[in-house]
Amino acid sequence: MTSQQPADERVLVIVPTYNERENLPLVLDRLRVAVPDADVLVVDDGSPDGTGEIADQRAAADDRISVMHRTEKNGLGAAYIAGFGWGLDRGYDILVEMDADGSHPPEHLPRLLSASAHADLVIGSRYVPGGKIMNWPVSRHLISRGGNLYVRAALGLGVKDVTAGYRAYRSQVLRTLDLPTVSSRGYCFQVEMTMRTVDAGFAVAEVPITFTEREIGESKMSGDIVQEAYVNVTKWGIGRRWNQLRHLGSRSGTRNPESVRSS
Ligand SMILES: Nc1nc2c(ncn2[C@@H]2O[C@H](COP(=O)(O)OP(=O)(O)O)[C@@H](O)[C@H]2O)c(=O)[nH]1
Ligand SMILES: [Mg+2]
Repeated sequence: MTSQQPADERVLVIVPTYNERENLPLVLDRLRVAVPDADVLVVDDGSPDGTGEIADQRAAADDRISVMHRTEKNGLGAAYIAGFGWGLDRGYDILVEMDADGSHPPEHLPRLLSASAHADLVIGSRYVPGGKIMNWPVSRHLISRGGNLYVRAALGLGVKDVTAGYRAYRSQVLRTLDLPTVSSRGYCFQVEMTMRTVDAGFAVAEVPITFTEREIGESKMSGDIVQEAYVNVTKWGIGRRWNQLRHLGSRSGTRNPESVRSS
């Protein structure tokens, strides 16, 4: 046994890839050792470097690995939504998000799965005690810390690492959220999914992980991705404040007629 989640629960690890030909085999090897019973779905967006073909070779040799080939690079969020649909159609109980570049240590997955016995969404968190980030430049620390602080101020979700991409969702969450209407494409996807999960009343737990920046290949993080997050979070934050105000307004609106009646 590698985890304490019920033995009959089926786990699917979804690994989105774009130009990860050297990283993908390493992460698949580590996953097989860390969580031998989990199935894996690689979602490749037509990587020009041949990652999709490497994934096919691995799938041919291992029944537990499948590959979804998509024709265009459409962002991490779209790849996950497609992967979630694939996994829900096949009845998986827990659907895991994991990067292909080794930043999300497969060796920590048993702890995430154990925690999912008591939570609907488990986040592998860099910002709870015990969580760490290795080998990031100062600029990435600033973007990530700043982004998390901004999200906390704007949305107040009560989650420390709201942009984290290492997660385990109970299928019930993904069946409840209206996935086709999730609009974010970059790492803001993680914020939008967290917001929807919290708003739907599901239990979220964070377990510490060590995030290690990739050694091979290039990050697909870009200015557009940061901008998408900033614009969306601001929009959602204003929408939430507006709703709170309307709610307050309507409550005081109902109190007034009562006070008129009772006077
Ligand atoms: N399928 C797919 N995967 C992507 C896309 N963009 C990034 N990824 C994958 O998402 C994971 C995280 O991306 P990465 O560039 O490492 O982001 P960073 O860790 O924030 O710098 C990696 O496995 C990437 O290959 C995309 O547009 N489509
Ligand atoms: Mg990365």
